[in-house]
Amino acid sequence: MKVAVVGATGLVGTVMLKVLEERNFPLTELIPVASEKSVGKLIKFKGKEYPIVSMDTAISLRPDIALFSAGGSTSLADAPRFAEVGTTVIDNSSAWRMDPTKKLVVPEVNAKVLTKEDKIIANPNCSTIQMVVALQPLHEKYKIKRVVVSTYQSVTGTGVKAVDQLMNERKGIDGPKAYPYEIDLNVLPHIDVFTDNGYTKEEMKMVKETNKIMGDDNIKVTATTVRIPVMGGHSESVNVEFENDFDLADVRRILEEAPGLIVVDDVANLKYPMPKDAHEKDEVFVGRLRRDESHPKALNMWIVADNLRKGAATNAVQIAEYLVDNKIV
Ligand code: 11C
Repeated sequence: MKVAVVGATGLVGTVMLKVLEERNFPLTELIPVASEKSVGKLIKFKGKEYPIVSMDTAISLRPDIALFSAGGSTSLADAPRFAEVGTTVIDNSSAWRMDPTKKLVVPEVNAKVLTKEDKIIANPNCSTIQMVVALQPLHEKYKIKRVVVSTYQSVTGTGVKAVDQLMNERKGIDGPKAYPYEIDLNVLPHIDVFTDNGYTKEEMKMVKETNKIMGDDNIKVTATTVRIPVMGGHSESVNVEFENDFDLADVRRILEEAPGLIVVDDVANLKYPMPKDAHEKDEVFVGRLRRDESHPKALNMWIVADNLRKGAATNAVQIAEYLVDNKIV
């Protein structure tokens, strides 16, 4: 299996390499791709060094799979070029997610939709991924009518510039700004650009991507997405209204048995999910399970995951694993 990682030097690309290595992905050749200024530099993978190559060189090598995390415009321009030479692209940008001809996949939820025809597969937005991993098993049992979500998102979701901004502010050093305001000791109710309806693009991604991944446009979703000065992962306060009556003990059991989820919910011992604990983990953590006492068929929960892992790199690698395990590639 020849695997290209496009955007290999970025925050997500670096984690993709780590995850491929940790999960022992069956690759025979690694093709790291980055911008022209990085071409020729060496990347270490499983004790071996691989030179970074250009996009054109990578396409000429016809990889079986290309994991893309190099921004939307690069994906739009170059993913089809890989697809033309027979590569299956798994793209982490938002470029293809809502294209009706492309699948948007979280393996625990909808891997079964994948076929040999899918040459460009979209990896969803991080905040959507961790939410649907917890929603899907509950939807199967109780049918979800409506979801109200507020997020608390790590600066790593923005990229290296934002991590540098937070660290510089903490040290009192001036430097380039990723955000329009200070992020340290602050909270910004603003992720991605604002759209005409007053929501941000991040908020609308949570609405539309949830419907597409779960294959059900009847699930109503409303979101407020917020950036906080945190590094380890994204957190979400999620209120779920069901069509049917539910049992809290059963909800807990369903979540405990669901793939990719770990329930951390023991308030008597002050146990609940936190980004510090989710950091560098591949699973989604859920806790603070409780009835919404203002509504007989609603549940409150708290969901945390490492946005660079399950929210990006791990999810992409899991898609690749599914393709290989099911002989789709
Ligand atoms: C953030 N969710 O935390 C964003 C990052 O559409 O893949 C990922 C953006 C995307 O800022």
